[in-house]
Amino acid sequence: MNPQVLTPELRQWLVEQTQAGCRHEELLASMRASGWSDEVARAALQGRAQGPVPPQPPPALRLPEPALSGSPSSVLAGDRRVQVLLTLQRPRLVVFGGLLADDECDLLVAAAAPRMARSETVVIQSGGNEINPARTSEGMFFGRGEIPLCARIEARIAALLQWPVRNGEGLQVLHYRPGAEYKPHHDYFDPAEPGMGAVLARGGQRLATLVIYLNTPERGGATTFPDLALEVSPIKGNAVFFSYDRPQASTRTLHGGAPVLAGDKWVATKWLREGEFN
Ligand code: PD2
Ligand code: ZN
Repeated sequence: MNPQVLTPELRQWLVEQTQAGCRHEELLASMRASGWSDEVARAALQGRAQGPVPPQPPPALRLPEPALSGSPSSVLAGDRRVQVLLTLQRPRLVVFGGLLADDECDLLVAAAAPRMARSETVVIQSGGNEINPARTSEGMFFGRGEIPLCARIEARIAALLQWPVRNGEGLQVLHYRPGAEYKPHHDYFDPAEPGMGAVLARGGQRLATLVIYLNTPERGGATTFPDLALEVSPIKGNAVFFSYDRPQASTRTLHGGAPVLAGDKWVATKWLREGEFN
């Protein structure tokens, strides 16, 4: 191989070494040792060298996505018309108004309330669950279609996000008392962590999240997106949707539940998977 030609592979190697913290002087030394002239090596490192465009990250997967072309103020989601209150392209994030009727919110809370237990998070080493001080809410999961109300909401979400019901987890209901919060986190599973194999085997990666507000706390309890300096107010019946095309922080989908300052907060979270979740 002609060492003076900057192939896509070499360019990628340079990018990776630089991202890994390798200093330019060290890279120059190893390039010189491989036969590069000092001038061409410096040009390559400074991005001045001619060469093919480096390979791009893997193409984005198909993702859950509402039908918002033409910027409608509302969308028909199966049996209900839902308002579009806010949209962001990158990351993809949409705030919906009136996804659930007030009585649907109340009925879901009433059905979930007897089964609430301190929320757990996935232990990345083992794939099991544990109680975590970063998450001081109580929660429960419905099975998919467990009660007719769940089935109706799931069908509505599937129509809204153009994603099959079978690729969704059951609804999770969370209850935050005053002071409770959910510290910022990502909802995708990190495939590099041990213990994720079993989690991913059941439906593949999470691709998107829909947090539905089941009541309006008096103060606090916003869903926060620290990378975007964005806070979504928890308003009964409304929902925030966001998607992530890869399990990486570069998606800027870090999000949390801010502490509830007065009153209680109830939400239902729906996660959409790549494949069938059973
Ligand atoms: O309750 C919320 O606002 C919230 C924030 C972050 C819920 C979740 N994440 C979740 O259920 O993953
Ligand atoms: Zn979350």
